[in-house]
Amino acid sequence: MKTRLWLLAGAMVAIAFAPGCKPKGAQSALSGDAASKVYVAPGEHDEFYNIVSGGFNGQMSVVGLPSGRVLKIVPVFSVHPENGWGFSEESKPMLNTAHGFVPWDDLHHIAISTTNAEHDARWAFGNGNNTPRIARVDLTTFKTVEILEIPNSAGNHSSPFITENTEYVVAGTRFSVPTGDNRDVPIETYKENFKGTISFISVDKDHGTMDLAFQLEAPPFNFDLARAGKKKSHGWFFFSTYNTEMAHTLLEVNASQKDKDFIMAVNWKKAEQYIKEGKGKKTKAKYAHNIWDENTHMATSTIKEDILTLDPKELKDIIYFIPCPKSPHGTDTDPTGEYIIGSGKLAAIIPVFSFTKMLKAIENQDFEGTIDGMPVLKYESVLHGEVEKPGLGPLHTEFDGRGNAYTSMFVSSEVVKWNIETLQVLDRVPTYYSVGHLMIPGGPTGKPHGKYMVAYNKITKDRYLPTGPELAHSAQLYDISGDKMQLLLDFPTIGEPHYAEAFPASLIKDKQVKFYPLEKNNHPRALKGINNARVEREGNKVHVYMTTIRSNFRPDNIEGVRVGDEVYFHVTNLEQDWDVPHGFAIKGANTAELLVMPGETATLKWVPDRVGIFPFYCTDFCSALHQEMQGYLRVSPAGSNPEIKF
Ligand code: K7E
Ligand code: RUQ
Ligand code: CUA
Repeated sequence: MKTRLWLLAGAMVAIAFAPGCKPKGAQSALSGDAASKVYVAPGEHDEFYNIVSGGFNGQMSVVGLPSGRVLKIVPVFSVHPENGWGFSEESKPMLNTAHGFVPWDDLHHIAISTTNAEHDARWAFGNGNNTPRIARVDLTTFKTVEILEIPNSAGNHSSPFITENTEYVVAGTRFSVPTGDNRDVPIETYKENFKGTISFISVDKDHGTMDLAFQLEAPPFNFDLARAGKKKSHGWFFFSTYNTEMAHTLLEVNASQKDKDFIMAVNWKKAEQYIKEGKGKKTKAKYAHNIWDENTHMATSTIKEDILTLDPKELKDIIYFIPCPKSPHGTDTDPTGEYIIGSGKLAAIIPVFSFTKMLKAIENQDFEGTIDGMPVLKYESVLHGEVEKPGLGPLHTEFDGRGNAYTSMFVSSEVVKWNIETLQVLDRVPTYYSVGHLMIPGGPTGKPHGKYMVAYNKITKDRYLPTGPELAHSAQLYDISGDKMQLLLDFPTIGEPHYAEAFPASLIKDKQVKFYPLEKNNHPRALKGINNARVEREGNKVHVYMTTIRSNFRPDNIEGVRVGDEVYFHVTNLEQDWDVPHGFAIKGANTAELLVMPGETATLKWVPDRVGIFPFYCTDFCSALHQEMQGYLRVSPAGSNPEIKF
């Protein structure tokens, strides 16, 4: 297989480098103008924002399409020394959990907010896979403004997926664990003691604030991915599952021994109704809810523990299982909401289910059995049809809004385009190499912009100049506007992209916050001008109220600090202009710098452990006198009584 791909790669390179003669065949025509299709001239803007998960780097990156240029890294679940995320006192609470500060996570999936199943691009949600969390990024500031921990969960992979008006984002458990605040039980007691849960997190219409609305108990399957229904299937959610054998070790008992696992269909409107009728049980497990306050420029973290739980075993009309061949990974719903696509990683076909048929099968009680009392529908009665010989290792499917689906094939390293109605394979293109997710702008919504498709590949090998054993992951951009898909561009990515979404730049580019008005800065230690810059001692705490403006710090000479004091540098950036941050770093401090946006206040805490003179300086080149933006702090011995001077 590899050999064939290598040959293909060679052929493409040859075409791309062919001298500028008039192209004859379709292949050379498109390869010939590939460069102009992705060329965004200096000073011009890209057509789409592409929000890309960073996988094990825990962050999101913002990429322009079609150029593939990285515009920003948004720190989410991992500390980011570049702008003090997780190092400033204001941002530390964002990474708090019920078990303390957790400065890293594994971010797999992006969900962009929608209204009427179309992107409104107000917020980008992302999941923390390891310490179960969901984050919300405000797309006017590209800042993480909320992180909600998910209780009764471990391995928050099936998350966050979003309903058509952003009523809810959901979080399904990859790993089941004992519910409540976890317990010491034998692993062998998996079936009795371990539980899966599906969390429904409501999103406030106006402010975006998340709240754990309710949890559904679920069997201890591994929930992998999910998609909400939309339009006609609005009110339903579809989750892929594996390990429905409920094995706790996948070594001897192969999790894939079963011929079919399931897509779990959840009638969330029904569940919501039961909650309204008071059928939820009150349960407890601790979780953190962290919110960034735009007025004070500070985060607060609250530990909560109340949960409303619904048991679908008792309320039998919430959950239905649709058999799906061999370890489905992705499950996706098409733009009309009629078709549900399952991607069995080890299956030789792609099953396409019909929502209409599913409702009929439920009505006719066309069941082949039950799991814990919850009905298993008959495969044939829900099936629209199977895509035959699609390729090997189907993972994820996106849509172009013209009736076509595009499925990534991990094992055969290709993207396959097929027609949803006729199930005919229409086209296939190789990816370099081993594609995971793929993405079409608006692809998961009711309104895809079927112009480009991006493949996010798991293996890079020889695609770029080599950089030792560790290589950047690789994305590839294809033109899908014609009948045949055409590779236009390779570009390296930040971290490991899993899912990504993209939307037209016009949705948000004029809404960007350029700076924060100083008069609205309600940080308790903010300064509104240079006059109050000062140093104050409160017991063993020393508060430095510092200002920055091109290009100096006030105060810039500080004395009276002792070894063991807690020194807080509260730095207010007085600039009121776009793109004039100042940085603050001090020698000796075992922390990162601050990067303070115009109109904002940020705080660096340092406990000096030795006497001496410690210079500080601005880290961001801000004016011709940037290099002069500096100062000194003197640290005197513990137990001495130096006078505060500034
Ligand atoms: Cu397929 Cu975590 Cu969405 Cu990666 S998962 S590829
Ligand atoms: S200084 S421009 Cu270190 Cu030349 Cu940066
Ligand atoms: Cu301020 Cu450089």
